[in-house]
Amino acid sequence: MTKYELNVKQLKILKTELTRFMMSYKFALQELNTKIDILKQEFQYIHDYNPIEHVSSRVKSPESIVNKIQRRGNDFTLESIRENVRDIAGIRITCSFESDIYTLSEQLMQQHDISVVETKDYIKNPKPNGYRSLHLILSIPIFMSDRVQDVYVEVQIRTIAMDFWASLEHKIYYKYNKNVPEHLLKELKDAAESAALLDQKMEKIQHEMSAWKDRQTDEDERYELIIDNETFSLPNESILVNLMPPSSLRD
Ligand code: 0O2
Repeated sequence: MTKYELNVKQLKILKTELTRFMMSYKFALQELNTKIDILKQEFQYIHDYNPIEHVSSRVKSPESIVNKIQRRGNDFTLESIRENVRDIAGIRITCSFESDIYTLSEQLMQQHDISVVETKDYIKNPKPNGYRSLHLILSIPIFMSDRVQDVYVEVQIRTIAMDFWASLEHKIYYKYNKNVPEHLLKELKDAAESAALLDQKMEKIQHEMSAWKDRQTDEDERYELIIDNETFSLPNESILVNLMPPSSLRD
């Protein structure tokens, strides 16, 4: 292998590029986290319930990036890494119910500055081992001082039950060096199916509860608006009717 010596100036340029490279993923995560937080708050106010249980994000370590590039035999350039390793920025969103996963993913995917690069629906088509989750590769523009950089972000969206299974399966798989006996792989798959059934059951309870709550809405509550724990009284109906969106008056 040819040995290269970088001079001080070259090293400085390289360090700036590497910093920009890694920062672009951090900025992409910040942007997407803000978008998710806005959707979460809006959902809370409008539907009076929060579909997002937990959000975590990470930038892949340089060591894992290098391993992935080597494993796949891709070129070892920043351009090639940017194009081929699409999970350098990763966000995992845990939702309450399966339907929330699709509502949230649709709301994200329809935003104008987001491009959907790839969708893998392991909920409708679980992996052979039982793994369930919705994976999206999104591309989001980051406006820097001298350029606009489109950055890939991998978004994994799953329910608490899917997340519980995936976390423990990952632990078991790696703890035993990916060497799990056949009968235990079968049991893991059974456990994934039990988790899926639990998701269905919880979603059914939620639907029934929500329908029941709609029927029970207190007369007083109907004329209140609650924002940031502050309660505002609404004016009487003759005034309110002017604020109605015209389309909703047609029903
Ligand atoms: P980490 O540390 O979680 O990032 P690719 O990532 O594109 O090379 P693949 O398999 O095409 O590989 O991507 P896919 O199917 O979208 O899965 C990528 C990520 O999903 C994995 O990341 C895991 O986080 C998760 N995942 C996929 N399959 C399983 C599974 O069977 N069990 C569990 N527990 N998690 C899974 P990484 O790269 O493995 O690591």
